[in-house]
Amino acid sequence: MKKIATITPLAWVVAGLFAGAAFAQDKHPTTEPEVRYQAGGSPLASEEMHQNIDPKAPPMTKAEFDKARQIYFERCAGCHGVLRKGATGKPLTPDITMPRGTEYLKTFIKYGSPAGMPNWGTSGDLTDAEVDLMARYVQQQPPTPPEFGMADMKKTWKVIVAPEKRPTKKMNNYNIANLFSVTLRDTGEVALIDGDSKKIINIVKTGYAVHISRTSASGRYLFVIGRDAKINLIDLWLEKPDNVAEIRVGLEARSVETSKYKKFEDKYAIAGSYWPPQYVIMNGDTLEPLKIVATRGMTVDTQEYHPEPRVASIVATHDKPEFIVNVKETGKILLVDYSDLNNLKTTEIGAARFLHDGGWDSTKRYFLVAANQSNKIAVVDSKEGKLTALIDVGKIPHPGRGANFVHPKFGPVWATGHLGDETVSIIGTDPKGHKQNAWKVVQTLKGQGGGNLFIKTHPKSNNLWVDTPLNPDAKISQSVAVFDLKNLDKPFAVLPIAEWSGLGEGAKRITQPEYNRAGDEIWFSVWSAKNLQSAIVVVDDKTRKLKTVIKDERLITPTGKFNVYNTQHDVY
Ligand code: DHE
Repeated sequence: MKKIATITPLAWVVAGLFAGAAFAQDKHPTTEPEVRYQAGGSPLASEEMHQNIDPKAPPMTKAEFDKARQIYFERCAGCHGVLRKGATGKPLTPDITMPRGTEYLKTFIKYGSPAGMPNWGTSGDLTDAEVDLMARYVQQQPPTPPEFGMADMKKTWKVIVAPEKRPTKKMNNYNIANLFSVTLRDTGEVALIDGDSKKIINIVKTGYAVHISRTSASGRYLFVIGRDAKINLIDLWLEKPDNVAEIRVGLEARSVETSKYKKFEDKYAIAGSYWPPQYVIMNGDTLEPLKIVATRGMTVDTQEYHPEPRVASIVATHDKPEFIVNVKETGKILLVDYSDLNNLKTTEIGAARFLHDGGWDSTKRYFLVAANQSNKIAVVDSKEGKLTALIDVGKIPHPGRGANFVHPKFGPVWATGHLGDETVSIIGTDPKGHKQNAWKVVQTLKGQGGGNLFIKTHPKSNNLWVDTPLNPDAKISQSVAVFDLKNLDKPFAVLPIAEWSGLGEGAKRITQPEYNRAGDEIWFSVWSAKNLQSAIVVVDDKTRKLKTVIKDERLITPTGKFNVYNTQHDVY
């Protein structure tokens, strides 16, 4: 295993390093990009928790326990789970750790193991004293964070501008279909950028380390979710678009979505949380919580109880009143029918473990989602409410929402890149017109390297863009590969986006390509640490030449960018 060096000052990277301290579930050693990705630091570190001191475990003072707990939630929980019962990484409960003993655990934490445990001590990430602390901590009973039910949600719920006080028509002159909501990861904000003028319209306060923004069915509202499970509802019709409601739906979360079926446009919102493991359906225009459903239950394969199955991606079906809720640790896909919340009907589809991110095929009938640590893509037929296929792809697929295009030979396809290798898997999605290719990997492309997070194209484009922000080689993480969809056998071109940004020092990772409304320009985040300058680089899609660089001192750590129209209509 390659020594994992602290190569950037980004807090999340350091946090991610320890998260990779999973006793890897599969036999492949954990690669550097995977390790860096797994956790952005859980906000649970600052929560009060019930704690049992086990007299048989090595003694710890309260101060030591609190410090170790902090380190655990910032760095380890992403893989080993909040309750240490195992998630994508192995369990670390006292029945397993105590028989190993402090000295064994210290060696393991300090030097790592060939199976994937990085060398936290010798890499300089943890001091000897911290290694000793963590070795004693993992022999104690895991502390349990509190639950978060209706009363807790209601306490955090605020309607800032009541629906009846909101405008009845758009009060600004912005072309809101071409507005971008840009995550400013480390400031707890989003920047609303006018896609036409490239000017910042407003910087809106949100939750901590925002993860995604989604657009309501009408295109009027934006829903933004922070890692701390805070949701902000932004009204784009205000003179200056801003927050009109907010709520916390748990202690840690990643996903939010809004109802899209006819007559339910803008009616409901849904958010899934990592802790507690549950999802909540809310009123679409006020965020009033209406229905909370727990996701704890049995895993799809071994059918054992899992105490904290996190809710990963959620999408809304366009031609049914349903949300598709992907539950990570149990590997189950839930089709939640929201037409009658009191008599909630849910179809439970068994897929594969560690469901993460995904997107629709071009017809929006099939939803394709990565079961990332299983190296598979699960396909759900939303019309029939059934699992269509489980497809083996490369190592740790990470599609974002994926990329749909018409392949010159294989017809309509959807593609994903991978975190764990350099490949792009192209999957046939047209069971009617191209039956023999449907739900098969029809072609595998080779990109610049591992550490890919997002790929993107647009119905009007002939380009397929593949980022590699987590590749350890700066030349690769600071550039983007682009394939020609009309001739996929042609080698990809590399665009030096970070260089084009003209920024000074910094990690300058190129992250998450996103198209504008017209599909003729593509935006890239140039993501550096909080104390350094970042930027957004806009490229002309046809010529593949630099169009403009958006620089502003308020653009701190931009990551995801969400074009209102493309997000509203699931164009990708
Ligand atoms: Fe993400 C999507 C979870 C790390 C940027 N990320 C998602 C989704 C999930 C998820 C479940 C799908 C949401 C949906 O569609 O409803 N992400 C996680 C993690 O658990 C993980 C591995 C670690 C963590 O602690 O958060 C993680 N993600 C990251 C990052 O490090 C990224 C690069 C930067 C950041 O902001 O933290 C990052 N994730 C994103 C983005 C999307 C996303 C930009 C949406 C992409 C899109 O085009 O839809």
